[in-house]
Amino acid sequence: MAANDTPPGIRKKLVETKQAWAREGRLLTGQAAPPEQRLPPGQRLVTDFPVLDLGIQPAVSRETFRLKLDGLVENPVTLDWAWLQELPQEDRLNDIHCVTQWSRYDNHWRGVPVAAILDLARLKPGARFVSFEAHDGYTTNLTLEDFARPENLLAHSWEGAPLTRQHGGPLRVLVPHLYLWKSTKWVRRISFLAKNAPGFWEERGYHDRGDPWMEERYG
Ligand SMILES: Nc1nc2c(c(=O)[nH]1)N[C@H]1C(S)=C(S)[C@@H](COP(=O)(O)O)O[C@H]1N2
Ligand SMILES: [Mo]
Repeated sequence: MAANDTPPGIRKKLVETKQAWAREGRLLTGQAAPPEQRLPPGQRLVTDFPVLDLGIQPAVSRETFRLKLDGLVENPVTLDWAWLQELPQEDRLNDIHCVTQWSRYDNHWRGVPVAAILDLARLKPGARFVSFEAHDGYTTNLTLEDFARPENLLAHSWEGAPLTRQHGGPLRVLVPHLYLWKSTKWVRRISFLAKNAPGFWEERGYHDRGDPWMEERYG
């Protein structure tokens, strides 16, 4: 998709505002923080759970849920909900950080660890990058190394309850060591690639990696 095309239904004003923030370097403190500092630079702590999306919150039921794993894999598969439940299920406790400045501590998640997904798909040697696609047309990208971290999850529960539609239910990606735009809600496809494939915000002025402690907001 060309950088200024937006998928149908997306709120153009909202996208333009966030693109302008990237151009202006909004919120940048110019300071990296050591990882042992719990709150990354320029962030403020919240106790509610803000909802951020492109103005579309697709309705995906467990019955219609499908997750496609493809690209450089020996075993391309499309998982349904029952299959997803048969994979290992694990709990995670972590902090999340959104580039629009809020951070939220101590989130309890449950879902499928990335290792189980990698075991199932069996990556070919050339796979180095990962591309994510969602039901609202959103995309984002990670290196395989960032995706494979043990704290990451394909999360279906938050605070002991099924993940709500607003927060990306029935299934979202969770990559808490990077800004939350890297954590795809309503995920429907995970592709393993030889080359980096910048996603929606990465093509609109946001950083390719997005490490909050390095303040990698824009790039
Ligand atoms: N499919 C999809 N995933 C998405 C987004 C989106 O618009 N669509 N927004 C991202 C951004 S910018 C953030 S901050 C988080 C917000 O997650 P939350 O709404 O659960 O707080 O989702 C990320 N994942
Ligand atoms: Mo965000």
